[in-house]
Amino acid sequence: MVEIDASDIIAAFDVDAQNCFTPLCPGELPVPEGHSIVGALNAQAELAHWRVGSKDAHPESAIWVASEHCPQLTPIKGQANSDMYWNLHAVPGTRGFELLEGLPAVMDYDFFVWKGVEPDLHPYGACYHDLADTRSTGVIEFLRDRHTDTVLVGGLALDFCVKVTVLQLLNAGFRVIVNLSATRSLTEETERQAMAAMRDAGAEFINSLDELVFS
Ligand code: VGL
Repeated sequence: MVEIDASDIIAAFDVDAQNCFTPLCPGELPVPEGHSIVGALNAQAELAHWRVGSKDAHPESAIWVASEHCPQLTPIKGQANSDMYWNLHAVPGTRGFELLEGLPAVMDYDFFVWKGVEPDLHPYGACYHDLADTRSTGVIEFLRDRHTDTVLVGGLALDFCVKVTVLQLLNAGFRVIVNLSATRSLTEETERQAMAAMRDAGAEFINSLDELVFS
């Protein structure tokens, strides 16, 4: 059970809940069962005062796009803001870019982040545009301005963009609760590493919203 003070201000964060991270887009970055988190994301938002979200929005000309010579997950050297090659994903105008069916329209969120728009930027976390966490996307400032205490986080994928977003929110001083029913991982191994990193940094975890107790 995870206790929350009934007077706390809660935000729900939908990180990169896009088709490109589901089996609907097998050529992009399909996360097993990635499409099954919609109900859990909508349910956590019902408990929250604010709902914020993010999307990857990548150009076809991105420098980190994997190819025959540079397969996915190969490290990229000499680039400050792209650390490895990935399959092209989340190109605006394609199905992969769209939010999962059943989520609100982007403009119905209280705050929304588009990230990785420049060809040399491939950030993971939704709070900064760069890998050194110096160029804010504004979401931390939005949450602070609205007196947020606790952020409930879900989205895709747990072992990459959700993990980094959780670490950034903890670093900014928020209480962070990862809703495991509202997220899925790309691989089991990176999931184990991500869970350990988030736990060590102070994240809390729930398997379902039933584990939250308001007191
Ligand atoms: C992601 C790997 C590469 C994610 C994005 O959203 O978790 N993972 N790009």
